[in-house]
Amino acid sequence: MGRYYQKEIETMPVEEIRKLQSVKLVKQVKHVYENVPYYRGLMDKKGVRPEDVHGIEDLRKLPFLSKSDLRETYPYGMLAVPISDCVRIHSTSGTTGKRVIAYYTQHDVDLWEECCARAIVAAGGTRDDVLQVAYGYGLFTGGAGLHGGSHKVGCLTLPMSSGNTERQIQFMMDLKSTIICCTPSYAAYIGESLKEQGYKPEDNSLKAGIFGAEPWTEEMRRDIEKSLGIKAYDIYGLTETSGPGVAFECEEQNGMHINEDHFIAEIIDPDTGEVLPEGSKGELVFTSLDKQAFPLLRYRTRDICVLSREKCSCGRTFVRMAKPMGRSDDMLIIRGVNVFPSQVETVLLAEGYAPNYRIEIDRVNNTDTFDVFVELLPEQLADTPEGVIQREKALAAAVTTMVGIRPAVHLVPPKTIARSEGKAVRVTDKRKLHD
Ligand code: DLL
Repeated sequence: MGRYYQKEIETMPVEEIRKLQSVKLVKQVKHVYENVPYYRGLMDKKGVRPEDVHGIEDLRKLPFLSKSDLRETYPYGMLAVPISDCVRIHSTSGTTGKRVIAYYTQHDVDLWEECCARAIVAAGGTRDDVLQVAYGYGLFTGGAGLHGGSHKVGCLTLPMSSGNTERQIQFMMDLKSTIICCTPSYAAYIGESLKEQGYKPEDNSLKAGIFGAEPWTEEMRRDIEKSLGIKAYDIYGLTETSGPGVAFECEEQNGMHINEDHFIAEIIDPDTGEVLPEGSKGELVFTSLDKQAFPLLRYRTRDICVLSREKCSCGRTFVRMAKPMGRSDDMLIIRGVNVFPSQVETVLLAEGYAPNYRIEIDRVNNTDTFDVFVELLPEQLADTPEGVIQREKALAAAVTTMVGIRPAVHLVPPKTIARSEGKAVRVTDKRKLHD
Protein backbone atom coordinates (compact mmCIF):
# COMPACT_ATOMS: atom_id res chain seq x y z
CA MET A 1 0.00 0.00 0.00
CA GLY A 2 0.98 3.58 -0.38
CA ARG A 3 2.29 4.36 -3.83
CA TYR A 4 0.60 7.66 -4.60
CA TYR A 5 1.54 10.80 -6.46
CA GLN A 6 -1.17 12.92 -4.83
CA LYS A 7 -2.28 10.86 -1.86
CA GLU A 8 -4.88 13.25 -0.47
CA ILE A 9 -6.77 13.37 -3.72
CA GLU A 10 -6.31 9.76 -4.71
CA THR A 11 -7.63 8.46 -1.39
CA MET A 12 -10.30 11.12 -0.80
CA PRO A 13 -13.53 9.74 0.71
CA VAL A 14 -16.15 9.08 -1.98
CA GLU A 15 -18.57 11.63 -0.51
CA GLU A 16 -15.93 14.33 -0.76
CA ILE A 17 -15.13 13.42 -4.34
CA ARG A 18 -18.83 13.81 -5.16
CA LYS A 19 -18.94 17.22 -3.51
CA LEU A 20 -15.84 18.29 -5.38
CA GLN A 21 -17.31 17.05 -8.66
CA SER A 22 -20.53 18.96 -8.01
CA VAL A 23 -18.77 22.24 -7.39
CA LYS A 24 -16.60 21.81 -10.47
CA LEU A 25 -19.51 20.71 -12.67
CA VAL A 26 -21.55 23.83 -11.92
CA LYS A 27 -18.55 25.97 -12.85
CA GLN A 28 -17.73 23.99 -15.97
CA VAL A 29 -21.31 24.11 -17.31
CA LYS A 30 -21.29 27.87 -16.91
CA HIS A 31 -17.90 28.05 -18.64
CA VAL A 32 -19.04 26.14 -21.74
CA TYR A 33 -22.42 27.86 -21.93
CA GLU A 34 -20.84 31.26 -21.88
CA ASN A 35 -17.90 30.52 -24.16
CA VAL A 36 -18.91 27.86 -26.67
CA PRO A 37 -21.86 28.82 -28.89
CA TYR A 38 -22.19 25.21 -30.06
CA TYR A 39 -22.76 23.96 -26.47
CA ARG A 40 -25.16 26.82 -25.84
CA GLY A 41 -27.12 25.67 -28.87
CA LEU A 42 -27.23 22.04 -27.66
CA MET A 43 -28.30 23.06 -24.17
CA ASP A 44 -30.91 25.51 -25.41
CA LYS A 45 -32.31 22.78 -27.62
CA LYS A 46 -32.62 20.51 -24.60
CA GLY A 47 -34.14 23.35 -22.57
CA VAL A 48 -31.45 23.36 -19.90
CA ARG A 49 -29.70 26.44 -18.61
CA PRO A 50 -26.57 26.66 -16.40
CA GLU A 51 -28.71 27.67 -13.39
CA ASP A 52 -30.57 24.34 -13.68
CA VAL A 53 -27.39 22.47 -12.81
CA HIS A 54 -26.71 22.48 -9.06
CA GLY A 55 -24.50 19.41 -8.81
CA ILE A 56 -23.77 15.96 -10.23
CA GLU A 57 -27.37 14.90 -9.59
CA ASP A 58 -28.29 17.21 -12.48
CA LEU A 59 -25.76 15.73 -14.90
CA ARG A 60 -28.49 13.80 -16.70
CA LYS A 61 -30.19 17.02 -17.72
CA LEU A 62 -27.25 17.83 -19.99
CA PRO A 63 -27.06 16.78 -23.64
CA PHE A 64 -24.58 14.15 -24.80
CA LEU A 65 -21.72 15.08 -27.07
CA SER A 66 -20.29 12.72 -29.65
CA LYS A 67 -17.45 12.56 -32.13
CA SER A 68 -19.73 13.85 -34.87
CA ASP A 69 -20.20 17.09 -32.89
CA LEU A 70 -16.43 17.47 -32.72
CA ARG A 71 -16.13 16.88 -36.44
CA GLU A 72 -18.87 19.33 -37.19
CA THR A 73 -17.16 22.03 -35.21
CA TYR A 74 -13.70 21.36 -36.68
CA PRO A 75 -11.29 23.07 -36.26
CA TYR A 76 -12.10 25.73 -33.61
CA GLY A 77 -15.77 25.33 -32.82
CA MET A 78 -15.43 23.71 -29.39
CA LEU A 79 -12.69 26.00 -28.15
CA ALA A 80 -13.72 27.61 -24.85
CA VAL A 81 -10.85 30.07 -24.38
CA PRO A 82 -9.16 32.57 -26.71
CA ILE A 83 -6.72 30.80 -28.98
CA SER A 84 -3.94 32.98 -27.54
CA ASP A 85 -4.44 31.20 -24.18
CA CYS A 86 -3.66 27.83 -25.78
CA VAL A 87 -0.16 26.40 -25.81
CA ARG A 88 -0.60 23.03 -27.57
CA ILE A 89 -2.77 20.88 -29.74
CA HIS A 90 -2.98 17.13 -30.19
CA SER A 91 -5.06 15.26 -32.69
CA THR A 92 -6.60 11.89 -33.45
CA SER A 93 -5.31 9.92 -36.39
CA GLY A 94 -8.38 10.68 -38.46
CA THR A 95 -8.48 7.28 -40.13
CA THR A 96 -12.26 7.16 -39.96
CA GLY A 97 -13.04 10.73 -40.97
CA LYS A 98 -12.06 14.27 -40.21
CA ARG A 99 -9.48 14.66 -37.48
CA VAL A 100 -10.45 15.87 -34.05
CA ILE A 101 -8.19 18.57 -32.66
CA ALA A 102 -7.86 18.96 -28.89
CA TYR A 103 -6.53 22.24 -27.47
CA TYR A 104 -4.65 22.76 -24.21
CA THR A 105 -3.86 25.74 -22.03
CA GLN A 106 -0.74 25.44 -19.85
CA HIS A 107 -3.06 24.59 -16.96
CA ASP A 108 -4.62 21.78 -19.03
CA VAL A 109 -1.17 20.38 -19.83
CA ASP A 110 -0.16 20.50 -16.16
CA LEU A 111 -3.24 18.62 -14.97
CA TRP A 112 -2.90 16.06 -17.74
CA GLU A 113 0.74 15.42 -16.87
CA GLU A 114 -0.23 15.02 -13.21
CA CYS A 115 -2.69 12.32 -14.22
CA CYS A 116 0.10 10.52 -16.05
CA ALA A 117 2.39 10.98 -13.05
CA ARG A 118 -0.24 9.27 -10.87
CA ALA A 119 -0.18 6.31 -13.28
CA ILE A 120 3.62 6.11 -13.21
CA VAL A 121 3.78 6.23 -9.41
CA ALA A 122 1.02 3.61 -9.17
CA ALA A 123 3.19 1.36 -11.36
CA GLY A 124 6.07 1.80 -8.91
CA GLY A 125 7.80 4.77 -10.55
CA THR A 126 10.06 7.06 -8.49
CA ARG A 127 12.74 9.63 -9.25
CA ASP A 128 15.25 6.79 -9.33
CA ASP A 129 13.64 5.17 -12.36
CA VAL A 130 14.69 5.28 -15.99
CA LEU A 131 11.50 5.57 -18.00
CA GLN A 132 11.54 4.72 -21.68
CA VAL A 133 8.73 6.38 -23.61
CA ALA A 134 8.12 4.23 -26.70
CA TYR A 135 4.71 5.66 -27.54
CA GLY A 136 4.67 7.83 -30.62
CA TYR A 137 5.49 11.52 -30.16
CA GLY A 138 3.81 14.18 -32.24
CA LEU A 139 0.09 14.67 -32.69
CA PHE A 140 -0.61 11.41 -30.85
CA THR A 141 -1.01 11.99 -27.12
CA GLY A 142 0.82 8.87 -25.91
CA GLY A 143 4.39 10.16 -26.13
CA ALA A 144 3.75 13.67 -24.80
CA GLY A 145 1.51 12.50 -21.94
CA LEU A 146 3.81 9.89 -20.47
CA HIS A 147 6.83 12.11 -21.13
CA GLY A 148 5.28 14.92 -19.09
CA GLY A 149 4.23 12.54 -16.34
CA SER A 150 7.72 11.08 -16.18
CA HIS A 151 9.24 14.56 -15.72
CA LYS A 152 6.79 15.31 -12.91
CA VAL A 153 7.78 12.12 -11.07
CA GLY A 154 11.44 12.93 -11.69
CA CYS A 155 12.36 9.78 -13.60
CA LEU A 156 15.18 9.92 -16.11
CA THR A 157 13.07 10.15 -19.27
CA LEU A 158 14.13 8.49 -22.53
CA PRO A 159 12.05 10.15 -25.27
CA MET A 160 12.43 7.30 -27.77
CA SER A 161 9.10 7.59 -29.57
CA SER A 162 7.83 4.41 -31.24
CA GLY A 163 9.68 2.27 -33.75
CA ASN A 164 13.35 1.65 -34.45
CA THR A 165 13.23 -1.45 -32.29
CA GLU A 166 16.99 -2.10 -32.50
CA ARG A 167 17.65 1.29 -30.95
CA GLN A 168 14.93 0.79 -28.34
CA ILE A 169 16.66 -2.37 -27.21
CA GLN A 170 20.11 -0.81 -27.25
CA PHE A 171 19.03 2.09 -25.02
CA MET A 172 16.99 -0.21 -22.80
CA MET A 173 20.06 -2.35 -22.16
CA ASP A 174 22.75 0.36 -22.04
CA LEU A 175 20.80 2.84 -19.90
CA LYS A 176 19.05 0.15 -17.88
CA SER A 177 15.48 1.29 -18.38
CA THR A 178 13.29 0.22 -15.49
CA ILE A 179 9.87 1.27 -16.86
CA ILE A 180 8.69 1.14 -20.46
CA CYS A 181 5.60 2.84 -21.86
CA CYS A 182 4.16 1.84 -25.26
CA THR A 183 1.21 0.07 -26.81
CA PRO A 184 0.77 -3.53 -25.66
CA SER A 185 1.23 -4.79 -29.21
CA TYR A 186 4.56 -2.97 -29.44
CA ALA A 187 5.58 -4.33 -26.03
CA ALA A 188 4.91 -7.84 -27.34
CA TYR A 189 7.03 -7.09 -30.39
CA ILE A 190 9.91 -5.75 -28.27
CA GLY A 191 9.68 -8.92 -26.14
CA GLU A 192 9.86 -11.06 -29.27
CA SER A 193 12.84 -9.08 -30.61
CA LEU A 194 14.72 -9.36 -27.31
CA LYS A 195 14.29 -13.11 -27.40
CA GLU A 196 15.52 -13.27 -30.98
CA GLN A 197 18.62 -11.36 -29.97
CA GLY A 198 19.31 -14.02 -27.39
CA TYR A 199 18.24 -12.07 -24.29
CA LYS A 200 16.38 -13.77 -21.49
CA PRO A 201 13.65 -11.85 -19.59
CA GLU A 202 15.95 -11.46 -16.58
CA ASP A 203 18.67 -9.84 -18.69
CA ASN A 204 16.92 -6.47 -18.83
CA SER A 205 16.42 -4.05 -15.90
CA LEU A 206 12.72 -3.44 -16.55
CA LYS A 207 10.35 -3.87 -13.63
CA ALA A 208 7.15 -2.40 -15.05
CA GLY A 209 5.41 -1.39 -18.24
CA ILE A 210 2.54 1.07 -18.71
CA PHE A 211 0.57 -0.04 -21.72
CA GLY A 212 -2.57 1.29 -23.36
CA ALA A 213 -4.06 3.09 -26.38
CA GLU A 214 -5.61 -0.11 -27.72
CA PRO A 215 -7.64 -3.02 -26.35
CA TRP A 216 -5.62 -5.89 -24.91
CA THR A 217 -6.61 -8.97 -23.04
CA GLU A 218 -5.50 -10.54 -19.75
CA GLU A 219 -3.87 -13.28 -21.81
CA MET A 220 -1.84 -10.63 -23.63
CA ARG A 221 -0.86 -9.13 -20.28
CA ARG A 222 0.51 -12.45 -19.06
CA ASP A 223 2.35 -12.98 -22.33
CA ILE A 224 4.08 -9.57 -22.09
CA GLU A 225 4.84 -9.98 -18.39
CA LYS A 226 6.55 -13.26 -19.13
CA SER A 227 8.51 -12.14 -22.16
CA LEU A 228 9.82 -8.92 -20.57
CA GLY A 229 9.97 -10.14 -16.96
CA ILE A 230 7.86 -7.23 -15.67
CA LYS A 231 4.50 -6.25 -14.20
CA ALA A 232 2.30 -4.82 -16.96
CA TYR A 233 -0.08 -1.99 -16.04
CA ASP A 234 -2.97 -0.73 -18.10
CA ILE A 235 -3.54 2.96 -18.82
CA TYR A 236 -6.50 4.51 -20.60
CA GLY A 237 -7.44 7.78 -22.17
CA LEU A 238 -8.42 9.45 -25.41
CA THR A 239 -7.33 12.54 -27.25
CA GLU A 240 -10.66 14.23 -26.59
CA THR A 241 -10.15 13.99 -22.80
CA SER A 242 -6.46 15.15 -23.03
CA GLY A 243 -4.86 11.77 -23.66
CA PRO A 244 -3.54 8.90 -21.50
CA GLY A 245 -4.10 9.11 -17.77
CA VAL A 246 -7.87 9.41 -17.54
CA ALA A 247 -7.62 6.04 -15.79
CA PHE A 248 -4.72 3.87 -14.66
CA GLU A 249 -4.03 0.62 -12.88
CA CYS A 250 -2.62 0.24 -9.39
CA GLU A 251 -0.62 -2.70 -8.04
CA GLU A 252 -3.82 -4.75 -7.83
CA GLN A 253 -3.94 -4.83 -11.67
CA ASN A 254 -7.67 -5.23 -11.40
CA GLY A 255 -9.28 -2.43 -13.35
CA MET A 256 -8.20 1.17 -13.88
CA HIS A 257 -8.92 3.92 -11.35
CA ILE A 258 -10.57 6.86 -13.06
CA ASN A 259 -9.19 10.24 -11.97
CA GLU A 260 -12.53 11.34 -10.60
CA ASP A 261 -11.33 14.71 -9.37
CA HIS A 262 -11.03 15.64 -13.08
CA PHE A 263 -13.59 13.40 -14.78
CA ILE A 264 -17.11 12.16 -14.10
CA ALA A 265 -17.73 8.74 -15.63
CA GLU A 266 -21.13 7.35 -16.58
CA ILE A 267 -22.15 4.10 -18.28
CA ILE A 268 -25.03 4.34 -20.71
CA ASP A 269 -26.99 2.05 -22.98
CA PRO A 270 -25.44 2.84 -26.37
CA ASP A 271 -28.77 2.43 -28.13
CA THR A 272 -31.11 4.37 -25.86
CA GLY A 273 -28.72 6.72 -24.03
CA GLU A 274 -30.22 5.60 -20.72
CA VAL A 275 -27.82 5.80 -17.77
CA LEU A 276 -27.21 2.27 -16.46
CA PRO A 277 -26.74 1.24 -12.84
CA GLU A 278 -23.28 0.50 -11.51
CA GLY A 279 -21.91 -2.83 -12.63
CA SER A 280 -23.71 -2.80 -16.00
CA LYS A 281 -21.84 -3.14 -19.23
CA GLY A 282 -22.31 -0.19 -21.55
CA GLU A 283 -20.77 2.81 -23.25
CA LEU A 284 -18.42 4.95 -21.21
CA VAL A 285 -19.27 8.66 -21.08
CA PHE A 286 -16.94 11.32 -19.64
CA THR A 287 -17.43 14.84 -18.40
CA SER A 288 -14.18 16.74 -17.97
CA LEU A 289 -14.35 19.01 -14.94
CA ASP A 290 -11.17 21.01 -15.14
CA LYS A 291 -10.29 21.42 -18.77
CA GLN A 292 -10.21 25.03 -19.82
CA ALA A 293 -9.55 24.99 -23.56
CA PHE A 294 -11.44 21.92 -24.72
CA PRO A 295 -14.01 20.95 -22.11
CA LEU A 296 -16.30 18.02 -22.79
CA LEU A 297 -19.65 17.48 -21.17
CA ARG A 298 -21.03 13.95 -21.35
CA TYR A 299 -18.76 12.87 -24.18
CA ARG A 300 -19.65 9.48 -25.62
CA THR A 301 -16.41 7.52 -25.97
CA ARG A 302 -17.97 4.51 -27.75
CA ASP A 303 -15.79 2.34 -25.49
CA ILE A 304 -17.70 -0.52 -23.96
CA CYS A 305 -16.89 -1.40 -20.37
CA VAL A 306 -18.07 -1.83 -16.77
CA LEU A 307 -17.44 0.37 -13.70
CA SER A 308 -16.91 -0.88 -10.17
CA ARG A 309 -16.93 0.92 -6.82
CA GLU A 310 -15.74 -2.11 -4.95
CA LYS A 311 -13.09 -1.14 -2.41
CA CYS A 312 -9.54 -1.49 -3.71
CA SER A 313 -6.77 -2.65 -1.39
CA CYS A 314 -4.42 0.02 -2.81
CA GLY A 315 -6.37 2.59 -0.79
CA ARG A 316 -7.52 4.61 -3.79
CA THR A 317 -11.16 5.57 -3.69
CA PHE A 318 -11.55 6.38 -7.38
CA VAL A 319 -14.03 4.20 -9.26
CA ARG A 320 -12.45 1.51 -11.43
CA MET A 321 -13.18 0.71 -15.06
CA ALA A 322 -12.67 -2.77 -16.44
CA LYS A 323 -10.55 -3.20 -19.53
CA PRO A 324 -12.61 -1.86 -22.43
CA MET A 325 -13.41 -4.71 -24.81
CA GLY A 326 -12.99 -2.32 -27.71
CA ARG A 327 -15.09 0.42 -29.16
CA SER A 328 -18.70 -0.17 -30.05
CA ASP A 329 -17.65 0.61 -33.60
CA ASP A 330 -14.86 -2.03 -33.45
CA MET A 331 -17.51 -4.63 -32.86
CA LEU A 332 -17.89 -6.85 -35.89
CA ILE A 333 -21.26 -8.18 -36.87
CA ILE A 334 -20.52 -11.41 -38.70
CA ARG A 335 -23.51 -13.37 -39.95
CA GLY A 336 -25.56 -11.44 -37.45
CA VAL A 337 -23.37 -12.36 -34.48
CA ASN A 338 -21.54 -9.68 -32.47
CA VAL A 339 -17.82 -10.40 -32.31
CA PHE A 340 -15.11 -8.36 -30.61
CA PRO A 341 -11.55 -8.91 -31.91
CA SER A 342 -10.45 -9.10 -28.25
CA GLN A 343 -12.49 -12.30 -27.84
CA VAL A 344 -10.51 -13.90 -30.65
CA GLU A 345 -7.27 -12.70 -29.03
CA THR A 346 -8.24 -14.31 -25.73
CA VAL A 347 -8.66 -17.69 -27.41
CA LEU A 348 -5.48 -17.54 -29.49
CA LEU A 349 -3.28 -16.67 -26.54
CA ALA A 350 -5.01 -19.12 -24.22
CA GLU A 351 -4.24 -21.82 -26.80
CA GLY A 352 -0.56 -20.91 -26.61
CA TYR A 353 -0.15 -18.89 -29.81
CA ALA A 354 1.77 -15.61 -30.04
CA PRO A 355 -0.21 -12.33 -30.23
CA ASN A 356 0.34 -12.01 -33.97
CA TYR A 357 -2.97 -12.42 -35.73
CA ARG A 358 -5.24 -10.87 -38.29
CA ILE A 359 -8.96 -11.13 -38.80
CA GLU A 360 -10.42 -10.79 -42.26
CA ILE A 361 -14.12 -10.42 -42.97
CA ASP A 362 -15.67 -10.44 -46.41
CA ARG A 363 -18.98 -11.16 -48.06
CA VAL A 364 -19.10 -13.87 -50.70
CA ASN A 365 -22.41 -14.87 -52.30
CA ASN A 366 -24.27 -12.79 -49.74
CA THR A 367 -22.69 -14.68 -46.85
CA ASP A 368 -20.15 -13.24 -44.47
CA THR A 369 -16.79 -14.98 -44.38
CA PHE A 370 -14.72 -14.95 -41.20
CA ASP A 371 -11.02 -15.79 -41.53
CA VAL A 372 -8.47 -15.75 -38.75
CA PHE A 373 -4.77 -15.82 -39.62
CA VAL A 374 -2.38 -16.84 -36.85
CA GLU A 375 1.32 -17.54 -36.93
CA LEU A 376 2.61 -21.02 -36.26
CA LEU A 377 5.06 -21.13 -33.39
CA PRO A 378 8.64 -21.86 -34.54
CA GLU A 379 8.54 -25.29 -32.88
CA GLN A 380 5.39 -26.19 -34.86
CA LEU A 381 7.16 -25.72 -38.18
CA ALA A 382 8.14 -29.38 -38.15
CA ASP A 383 4.46 -30.43 -38.05
CA THR A 384 3.11 -32.51 -40.93
CA PRO A 385 0.47 -30.86 -43.17
CA GLU A 386 -2.15 -33.05 -41.48
CA GLY A 387 -0.88 -31.95 -38.09
CA VAL A 388 -1.32 -28.30 -39.10
CA ILE A 389 -4.86 -28.98 -40.31
CA GLN A 390 -5.65 -30.61 -36.97
CA ARG A 391 -4.33 -27.54 -35.17
CA GLU A 392 -6.40 -25.23 -37.36
CA LYS A 393 -9.51 -27.25 -36.64
CA ALA A 394 -8.89 -27.26 -32.90
CA LEU A 395 -8.36 -23.51 -32.91
CA ALA A 396 -11.48 -22.91 -35.00
CA ALA A 397 -13.48 -24.96 -32.50
CA ALA A 398 -12.09 -22.95 -29.57
CA VAL A 399 -12.94 -19.62 -31.27
CA THR A 400 -16.44 -20.94 -32.07
CA THR A 401 -17.03 -21.76 -28.41
CA MET A 402 -16.05 -18.21 -27.46
CA VAL A 403 -17.84 -16.13 -30.10
CA GLY A 404 -20.64 -18.34 -31.35
CA ILE A 405 -19.69 -18.59 -35.02
CA ARG A 406 -17.06 -20.62 -36.76
CA PRO A 407 -14.05 -18.98 -38.39
CA ALA A 408 -11.75 -20.50 -40.97
CA VAL A 409 -8.39 -20.56 -39.16
CA HIS A 410 -5.21 -20.33 -41.21
CA LEU A 411 -1.89 -21.07 -39.56
CA VAL A 412 0.77 -19.14 -41.42
CA PRO A 413 4.59 -19.21 -41.12
CA PRO A 414 6.19 -17.23 -38.29
CA LYS A 415 6.95 -13.55 -39.03
CA THR A 416 4.46 -13.25 -41.89
CA ILE A 417 1.97 -11.07 -40.02
CA ALA A 418 3.00 -7.42 -39.78
CA ARG A 419 4.20 -6.28 -36.34
CA SER A 420 2.91 -3.10 -34.79
CA GLU A 421 4.93 -0.22 -33.36
CA GLY A 422 1.85 1.76 -32.40
CA LYS A 423 -1.81 0.81 -32.38
CA ALA A 424 -2.16 -2.63 -33.98
CA VAL A 425 -4.53 -3.01 -36.90
CA ARG A 426 -6.00 -6.47 -36.45
CA VAL A 427 -9.07 -6.41 -38.65
CA THR A 428 -9.65 -6.01 -42.37
CA ASP A 429 -13.33 -5.75 -43.12
CA LYS A 430 -13.54 -6.09 -46.88
CA ARG A 431 -17.33 -5.78 -46.79
CA LYS A 432 -16.84 -2.06 -46.25
CA LEU A 433 -14.74 -1.84 -49.38
CA HIS A 434 -17.57 -3.24 -51.49
CA ASP A 435 -20.30 -0.96 -50.06
O1 DLL B 1 -4.94 6.23 -27.38
C1 DLL B 1 -4.55 7.88 -25.69
C2 DLL B 1 -3.63 6.94 -24.99
C3 DLL B 1 -2.27 6.99 -25.26
C4 DLL B 1 -4.11 6.05 -24.05
C5 DLL B 1 -1.41 6.14 -24.59
C6 DLL B 1 -3.26 5.21 -23.35
C7 DLL B 1 -1.90 5.26 -23.64
P1 DLL B 1 -6.69 8.07 -28.98
O2 DLL B 1 -5.67 7.82 -30.01
O3 DLL B 1 -7.59 9.23 -29.12
O4 DLL B 1 -6.00 8.25 -27.58
O5 DLL B 1 -7.54 6.74 -28.86
C8 DLL B 1 -8.48 6.59 -27.84
O6 DLL B 1 -8.10 4.21 -27.74
O7 DLL B 1 -11.31 5.53 -26.99
C9 DLL B 1 -10.08 3.46 -26.70
O8 DLL B 1 -10.92 2.93 -27.69
C10 DLL B 1 -8.65 3.10 -27.02
N1 DLL B 1 -7.89 2.92 -25.79
C11 DLL B 1 -7.08 3.79 -25.16
N2 DLL B 1 -6.54 3.21 -24.07
C12 DLL B 1 -7.03 1.95 -24.01
C13 DLL B 1 -6.85 0.85 -23.12
C14 DLL B 1 -5.15 7.34 -26.95
N3 DLL B 1 -6.05 0.92 -22.07
C15 DLL B 1 -9.10 5.22 -27.89
N4 DLL B 1 -7.56 -0.27 -23.38
C16 DLL B 1 -10.06 4.97 -26.75
C17 DLL B 1 -8.38 -0.37 -24.44
C18 DLL B 1 -7.90 1.77 -25.10
N5 DLL B 1 -8.56 0.62 -25.31
